[in-house]
Amino acid sequence: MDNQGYVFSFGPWNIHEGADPFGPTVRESIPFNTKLAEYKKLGFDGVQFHDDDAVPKMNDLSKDQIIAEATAVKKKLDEHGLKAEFVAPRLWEDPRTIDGGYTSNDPACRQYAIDRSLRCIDIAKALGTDLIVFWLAREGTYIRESKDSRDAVKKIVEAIDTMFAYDKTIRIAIEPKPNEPMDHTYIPTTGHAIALGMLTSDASRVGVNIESAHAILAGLDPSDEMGFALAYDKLWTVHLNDQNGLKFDQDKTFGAVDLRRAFNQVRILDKHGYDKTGSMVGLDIKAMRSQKADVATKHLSNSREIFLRLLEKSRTLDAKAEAQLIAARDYEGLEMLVINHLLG
Ligand code: GLO
Ligand code: MG
Repeated sequence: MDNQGYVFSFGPWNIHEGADPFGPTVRESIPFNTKLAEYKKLGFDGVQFHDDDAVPKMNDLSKDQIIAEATAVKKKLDEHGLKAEFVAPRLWEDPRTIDGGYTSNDPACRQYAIDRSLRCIDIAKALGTDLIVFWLAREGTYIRESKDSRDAVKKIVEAIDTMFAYDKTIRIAIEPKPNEPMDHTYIPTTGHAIALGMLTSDASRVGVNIESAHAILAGLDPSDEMGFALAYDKLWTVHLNDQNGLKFDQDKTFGAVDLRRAFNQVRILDKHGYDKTGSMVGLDIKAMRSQKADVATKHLSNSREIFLRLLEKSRTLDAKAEAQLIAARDYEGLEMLVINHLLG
């Protein structure tokens, strides 16, 4: 299936061993190099990284060693004809980030989070991308009284300003999420992310990564979140997936729960020329735990195919009939037009 001008990406963590909070791994771990070889076969050209996906055990290495390792990874990407899309500092596994990274109550831990973010920038530069993604996993609270929400915002802004001062070219795409692992996180929605950017030293360098499931968990429609970001020219990447209501973050195959909701995400992107912005169509999807190892990449190729098939549906919706029904305010008619078109 032709990519229709879109560039698709995913992160190596999306090919995974299937552990969940209640059970161990169910599939063998696949080495990073083997994963890289899968990308093109599955129809993908972009690789999303956590900093330590590119440079494992980076906390034990010097800055120069980190840059050398990342440069070697860039060579591998080139060999496979792949591009690094972004790098995200993984600030949620180290003991120093138990109470958050930039918003930790311990100044030494906050410093660790900032130092690690600067190394993440070094890695991004070596991999040939200027995009950093901020999934603010533990920047929130389990109990309201443990942190001050106003000061937390200021601390995240300070961290971003330090990163901007360190490197004049990087951009940061905040990936909002309302909860999990925290009870509440500080930047739960697109609006929060863009508004936080306005407090930094250079708002033009702060955008968003909208994940479908995260918007749904916030009780919002992902396509409207995308529309909001597009109105600000801030939609710098997406994490498409699906989510079955207000549960844990499920990261299901794109469109697998609500095809029409997926249709509207594809539609808002395509209507506003997302393919021409240079941004990639990122997927953040977990294979079902029950999936056997030899078919545990189907969630990725299927999601891409569903995107492309919905793209075709979006482009072939009868625009004249749509306009007439809107003009007549016959929204029941419009509903049926869309449903009939999706049912084919
Ligand atoms: C978890 C997030 C996570 C991030 C990834 C990149 O809920 O979606 O998968 O997208 O770590 O920062
Ligand atoms: Mg994500």
